[in-house]
Amino acid sequence: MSKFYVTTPIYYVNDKPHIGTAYTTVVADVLARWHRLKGEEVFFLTGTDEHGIKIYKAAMAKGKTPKEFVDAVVPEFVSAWKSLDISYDKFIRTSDKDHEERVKKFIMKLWDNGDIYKGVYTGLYCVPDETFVSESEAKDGKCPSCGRPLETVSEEAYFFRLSKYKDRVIELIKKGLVIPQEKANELLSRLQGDLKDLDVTRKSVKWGVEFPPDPSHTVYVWFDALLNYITALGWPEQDKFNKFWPADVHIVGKDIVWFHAVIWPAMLMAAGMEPPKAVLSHGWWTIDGRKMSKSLGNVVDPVELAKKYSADPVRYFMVREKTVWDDGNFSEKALKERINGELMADLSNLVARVVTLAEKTGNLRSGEAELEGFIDFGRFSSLMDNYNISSALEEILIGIRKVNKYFNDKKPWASTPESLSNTLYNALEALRMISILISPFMPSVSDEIDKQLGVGHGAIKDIGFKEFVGNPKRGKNIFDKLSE
Ligand code: ME8
Repeated sequence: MSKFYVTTPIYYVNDKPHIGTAYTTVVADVLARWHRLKGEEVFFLTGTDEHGIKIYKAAMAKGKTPKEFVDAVVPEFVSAWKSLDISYDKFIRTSDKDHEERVKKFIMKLWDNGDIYKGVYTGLYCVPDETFVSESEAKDGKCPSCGRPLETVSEEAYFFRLSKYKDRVIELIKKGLVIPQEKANELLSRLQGDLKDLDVTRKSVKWGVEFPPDPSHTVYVWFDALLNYITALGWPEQDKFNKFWPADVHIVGKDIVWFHAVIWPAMLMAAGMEPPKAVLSHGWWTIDGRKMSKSLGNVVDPVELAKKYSADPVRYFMVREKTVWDDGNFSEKALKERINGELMADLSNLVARVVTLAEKTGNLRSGEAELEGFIDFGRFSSLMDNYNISSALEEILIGIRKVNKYFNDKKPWASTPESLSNTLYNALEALRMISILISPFMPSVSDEIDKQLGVGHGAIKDIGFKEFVGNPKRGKNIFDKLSE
């Protein structure tokens, strides 16, 4: 059986979930569900990044110990993902004891083979981003990525021989590690410059994993965090690790691709392990045309959205409105338009009309498949496998519109009993397949359609016109029209 291992970044717990973190998680969930539907064995990992100075400072600001602080925030992530119907297989926390022990083992492996050495670090550090910034990258003493002031730090530190792996990393990126290609090109041009060894410990930071060769240091938060992708599989234990590693895709925002496509593969190479198969870089959401930020007060709360519209329309909107790798704009107006225009007008109406008539008519088990190929399934599949999720949804919509048109053109309410029965057979089978194909995006809507058709949950192997073995019974509307 083939396997699929998909991950989200592990999120910093200094903030509650927002539309950005929800987005990555929804994309990962859609892919996980799609691969389960294909009958693959899926491992879907998410979790929280809990160490480092940023979290430490956030805890102090609340008058809590770091541990109390993170323990209080993590449930917000768990419940946010529940409200968005996220079907992760494991939720990892970097403060988990077994994660910490495994990080230490990894460090010792690199220490023993000479890829970590002692030196002195002096440089600029961005506290909120937890990143070192080189002089050339700094903009007037400010962080090039977030614009906030940098601090100068100078301390004894241990370094990972990142430079040693430069050529192999370049090779890997050239072979297609990073999606999309523009992002790969960006990394490759950055890699033409110097690639310095990476400072992987901090003496001044106490809230972190102890660095085993020198316990007066803690492990740099990114080094600790990236390792979650293998510690979650139980590494160095082999069972799950052998089964699922390498990851099929790490889904990450465009700002953290460097860590995943340069540093992480180098770490793995140093330990003699395979790099991930793909790093998918996703674009960012602006809110009503502006950058989302706390200071602008325009942070969108995904939990509130799910409460207001229910999970499925929010999930649908996120993956429909923009291509994964591009930036896009979020607005409730656009969300309502998608719901009214696509889900309500095309899908909800079709279900209502077909099921109502089928319930009255009966005897719809077989017929001539007139709607064969109404969705280009091969195309849909390949779009999904290439992360072109928005276009894959377009294929489904085209199919739904074809069924609508077919149903109207056939005028079933005015036709002979045989023709009526045949039309209904086609429409019911089409709806059964539509329900299967939309289930990765809108699992509850799919459940409701199955219920009204009176069929069990389908999978990809059930695609194709067969005998209709359902028992249609009209239920609630799939969607109601929202006021503008
Ligand atoms: O980076 N639109 O954690 P984080 C879309 N702990 N995505 C957005 C966004 C927006 N407006 N704003 C943020 C970390 N994001 C590390 C990861 S993994 C080993 C460690 C995305 O909580 C952003 O690109 O800052 C990133 O992928 C995630 O949300 C934020 O993660």
